[in-house]
Amino acid sequence: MTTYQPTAGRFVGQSVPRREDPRLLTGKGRYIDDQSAKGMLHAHFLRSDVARARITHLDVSAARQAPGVRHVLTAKELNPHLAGSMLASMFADGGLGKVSPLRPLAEDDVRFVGDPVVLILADNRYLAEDAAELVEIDYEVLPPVVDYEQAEHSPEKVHAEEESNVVGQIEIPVDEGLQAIFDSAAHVVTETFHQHRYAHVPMETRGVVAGWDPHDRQLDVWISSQNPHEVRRACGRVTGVPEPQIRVRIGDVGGGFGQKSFTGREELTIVLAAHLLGVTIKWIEDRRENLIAGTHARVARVTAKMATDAEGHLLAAHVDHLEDVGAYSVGGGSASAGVCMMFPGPYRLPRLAWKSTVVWTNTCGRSAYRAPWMMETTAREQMMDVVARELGIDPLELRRRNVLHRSELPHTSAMGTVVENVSPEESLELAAEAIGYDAFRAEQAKAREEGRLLGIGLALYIEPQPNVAVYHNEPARMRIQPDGHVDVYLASGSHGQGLETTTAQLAAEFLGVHVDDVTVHQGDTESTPFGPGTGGSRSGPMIGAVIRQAAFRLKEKALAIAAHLLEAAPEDLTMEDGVISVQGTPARSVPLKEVAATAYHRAATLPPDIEPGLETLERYVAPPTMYSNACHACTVEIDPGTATVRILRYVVAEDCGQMINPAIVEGQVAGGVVQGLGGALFEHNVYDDDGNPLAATFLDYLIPTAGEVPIIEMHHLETPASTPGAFKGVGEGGAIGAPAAVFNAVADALAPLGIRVTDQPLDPSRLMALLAEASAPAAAG
Ligand code: MCN
Repeated sequence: MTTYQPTAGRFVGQSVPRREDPRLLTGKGRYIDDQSAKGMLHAHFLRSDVARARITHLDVSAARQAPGVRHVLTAKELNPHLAGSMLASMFADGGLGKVSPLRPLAEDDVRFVGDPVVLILADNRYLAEDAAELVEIDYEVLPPVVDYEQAEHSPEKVHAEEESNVVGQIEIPVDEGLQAIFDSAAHVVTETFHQHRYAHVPMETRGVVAGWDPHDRQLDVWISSQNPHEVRRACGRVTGVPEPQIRVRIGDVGGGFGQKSFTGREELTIVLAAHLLGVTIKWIEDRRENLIAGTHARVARVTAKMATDAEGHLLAAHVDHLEDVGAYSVGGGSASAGVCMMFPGPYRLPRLAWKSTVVWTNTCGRSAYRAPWMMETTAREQMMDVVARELGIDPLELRRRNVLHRSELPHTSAMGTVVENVSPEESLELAAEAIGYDAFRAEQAKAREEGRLLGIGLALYIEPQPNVAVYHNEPARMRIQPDGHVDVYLASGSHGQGLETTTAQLAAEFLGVHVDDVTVHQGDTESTPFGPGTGGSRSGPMIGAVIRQAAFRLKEKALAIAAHLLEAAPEDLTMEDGVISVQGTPARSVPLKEVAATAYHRAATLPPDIEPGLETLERYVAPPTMYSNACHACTVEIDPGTATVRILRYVVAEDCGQMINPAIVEGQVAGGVVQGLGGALFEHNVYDDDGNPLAATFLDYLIPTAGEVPIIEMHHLETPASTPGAFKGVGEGGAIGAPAAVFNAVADALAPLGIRVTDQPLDPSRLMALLAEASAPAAAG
């Protein structure tokens, strides 16, 4: 059931079928591995198989003689040619302060299992991998820093050149006033939650084809990325080649989930090697590499302390956050500020203090992952349930007492952020009603009498967009061609979320042409305007706004030309399906193509105040952060014999403002929820104590399949944003709410047994151990 009623738009608000799907579903998509060039070499990285060590001996001479091998590069040959920072522009240019010291290939030491040591270039990948066997490499193995909770005070250092394993620490300390609140509060509840390590798992792994032509001095890069212009900047820095001599293209991208929002170390190493050698190189990451070295996500611990009055109204909180960014954080920084700033979420929380510590470990580095700061929701929403249990108040009721009401908006949070145009209370009530909260409680009580373990969980959140400074502007070029068709050029790189379709809908709606008459171009730095890519659920609001701006600009001009041709006033004209006519007199009309032909081919006949052509380049600059919001509700049953979790029902009540394409919105929510559930229940990038990754294949790294995924019931609210078009983002939301919702449902199911759940994943081994622990005293007795 869906409560959404399409809004008036002819194309916006309609579930227009995704135009990219016929191509993708019939295997006609063009991914990185589909790209090739004459004489192209194939790359293989020989990676460290120890977590921390000094390289004592490295001999690649035999590998260089191997059949089909063209080049073997070590740090000695390649790294001196690095012209500038490998970090993402927003960090390389300043930004977050201290960052991970990133280098192309490992120099004297290796810092995690998977650290690239040697780059082998051969006629094909098989020959390159065969040659890797001939590389002689000896290590003096050192004790690795694997446990991030011990990293801060460990005598062992991940980066020998750094003072410690602490990347950074920021704090808003508890002041006297806050301490007084904690001292006098009716209840103070403290709990610690661990968020485990998991991975992005894009269907298409990372990959690049990079070529440098020394004669026309052109660097040509095809890459699987969310952000072509960011890639071009990074390639320029790394090689020293001026950006106008660099062309970056992306084709179809088989998912990114944040892993492809920044340019990866391996991709830049390939670009550097191609430039150095004057060759074209292809590198396609294999699944094992992606799981052990393709960047990880999420690893964090939060200890939350919450003070409430006697009725459970929140008074204050303190958050102690610790985050592991592995050996090299590709995104440059961490999510620490986001986690703490966002902690108040959709609630009235008058005071907040926090401390966040970010550490390096000898594990795969971190990168952004679908809502990188989501630990704020995970910790807060899990904490709301802990507080509710402690106070003997139902979790729904506790949320009702604290959730922001529409009448309180705009609301300035304890962190000074202004929250408005959101519907947390409505989404909470909608989700509670849709899942039949009260009826489930009754059913649960009965089931408990029969010894069955049923639970219900809620998770409520708000999601900021745009969430970093560079994301605050968005360009688009729009051209009405002389034949009346419309070309739109985007800076972004769609990586699965359907921008080809939604952008065409937006242009058609705001211009007054048919959606089939709009062609969307993206992913080529040579033809598209400079700008940030997709990330932070920004394209809905940002592309929505800039396309509207561009369409209105061109429409105004087209109407002015048509007014001249029809001898009418522009304000009396309308445009629909590419025909401009006088309102009320449809016979007096002129097709857009006639207007366009006049604008280009008969420019001399235009009135003097109208410039020739029908083309515009617009740049939209966003106001301060806006928010979308949602509530997830989940019911589960746990089998006490196998300790498996069965999701009975899953409900999402979301609000992303005006939906451009409801079917795409629902696809986005569903995808995010599946990732969130997978993370909470199955996925885990486990390391052993020596820093060996134990989940290097899909046999060990379990992602959910159709069999484990419940039907996701969706409900929509549409609170307009104050921005042009009123669109808010939705791409990450599912992944934000799902882990806490299912966690709370599992904790609720186990609560009558006295079981306290604090950590994920909620896999059978963890739950079996908790069940065994709970029954141990009874068994003993
Ligand atoms: N949309 C809409 N109506 C709205 C808001 C958005 O119809 N009110 C549409 C947009 O036009 C777009 C899609 O929904 O087609 C997602 O838009 P948005 O929420 O703005 O997010 P972005 O386009 O900026 O995409 C990034 C976001 C993030 S951060 C990750 S990570 C992510 C994601 O979305 N990775 C994805 N969705 C993904 N979907 C797929 N298939 N694969 C990924 O790797």
